[in-house]
Amino acid sequence: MVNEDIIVAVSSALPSAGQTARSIVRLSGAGLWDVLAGIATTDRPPRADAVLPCRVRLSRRLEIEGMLYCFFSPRSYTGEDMAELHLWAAPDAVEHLVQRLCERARLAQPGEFTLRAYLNGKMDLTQAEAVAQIVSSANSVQLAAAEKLLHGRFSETIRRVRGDILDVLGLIEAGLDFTEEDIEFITAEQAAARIAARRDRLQGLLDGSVQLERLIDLEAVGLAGLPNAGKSSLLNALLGRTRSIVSPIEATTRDILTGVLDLDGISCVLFDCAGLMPDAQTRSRLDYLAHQTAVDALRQAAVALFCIDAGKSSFEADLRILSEIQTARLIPVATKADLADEIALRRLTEWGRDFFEAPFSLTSARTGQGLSELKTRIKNALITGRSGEEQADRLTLNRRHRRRLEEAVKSLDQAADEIHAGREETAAMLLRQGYETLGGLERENVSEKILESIFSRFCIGK
Ligand SMILES: Nc1nc2c(ncn2[C@@H]2O[C@H](COP(=O)(O)OP(=O)(O)OP(=O)(O)O)[C@@H](O)[C@H]2O)c(=O)[nH]1
Ligand SMILES: [Mg+2]
Repeated sequence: MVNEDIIVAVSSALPSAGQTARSIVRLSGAGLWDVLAGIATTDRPPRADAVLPCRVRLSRRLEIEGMLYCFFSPRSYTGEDMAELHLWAAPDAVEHLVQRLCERARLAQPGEFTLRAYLNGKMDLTQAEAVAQIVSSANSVQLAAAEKLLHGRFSETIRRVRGDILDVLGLIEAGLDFTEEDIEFITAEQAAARIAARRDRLQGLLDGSVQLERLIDLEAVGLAGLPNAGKSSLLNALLGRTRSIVSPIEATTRDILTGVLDLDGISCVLFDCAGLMPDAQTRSRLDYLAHQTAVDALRQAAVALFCIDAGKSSFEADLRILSEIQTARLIPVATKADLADEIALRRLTEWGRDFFEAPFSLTSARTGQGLSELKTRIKNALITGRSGEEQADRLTLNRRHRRRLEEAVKSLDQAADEIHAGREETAAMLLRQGYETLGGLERENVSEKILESIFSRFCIGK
């Protein structure tokens, strides 16, 4: 008979056919030692935290050596009795073993080990999500951020903020009970200040976070500018190879040309396109097509590098094409800095201050000046969603986290307003709402649908 409570899965990555590598078969659930007894033989009986040499019988004739890792409830990943068989065997043999185990246990669903850990109170939901992120991590920044989440920094902060909200709420509600007697437990100013501080703490989490979804897909970064601004030269210099033709003749590039740019842990698609032409009247049919293709691509880019020749004295034409791009994230880049003198650079910087919220990156494709700083800036712009200069050492939050944090910030904002207006009862209601919203990030109020969507992103065996 199959015991529905015992789950089994291969939790290591499968080696490719013909290869032999260490495979891990993981089991969890009460009664698993009985299931294992007929299959994995050890000299000594399993006991807590033991690693025992074992022989695994795959068929009447075939037996392989392995190690059995034993974990006992509640001190295991899932909180239940758990075992791991570490085997050096071909994938077929491991598969065969899992089939044999499935005669008395069942194959785990994706994420089911972690789901059990969550249900048994071994981790909270944000930590479980972090496991999902690590399992599917596409790059190192994401991995580092996910690990931070797993280690509970996020959960800890949320818990503390919730505790504080409950504190203030208690004091306000106590005051409401004693309105007749005119006893006040907390003044409106004190309450508003404490609420504002918690609100800022949550906003800080949001501001200092990486949007997980941004890190999974490769985003496009485009080079924009007038013809001859040095876009193709910059693309080649950033990629470290000649991808796009460079020439002193205007309108050399016509099509979109791409290359994958590695930004120390994350990658993006960098693309070159035709220089944008400020005057519609002077455009030939071909110019028009090239211009339109470039504008369309740049409007969809995650980030545009707006290139301006550093040696120029008039920026009137640059302004005219700038209005065509309408990209949310723009990094102003001065090109050919090796050719510009100090006066020209000062003129450019002063002019740029009025039009861009961010400073110019001074670069030269010829000397390599400013290229690594520009790469860091692109990376930060991709991660933070802004063209800022902050460090990429951030917490990964997915849409669910962000939405809840934003909702809670809104409730606290409104609560502070209500306190100022002398409406304590409404303020108390809003505080409770904020408290509940944040609670959704932990284990309370988690609907099955959300659980399902979180755990279905895992792979089997985790
Ligand atoms: N000295 C110097 N010359 C540069 C630099 N970057 C580009 N140039 C020169 O500027 C001219 C135009 O460069 P491109 O990279 O083709 O310019 P582009 O913006 O791609 O031009 P289009 O494709 O025509 O829009 C070429 O003669 C390059 O050699 C630089 O950093 N320093
Ligand atoms: Mg070009």
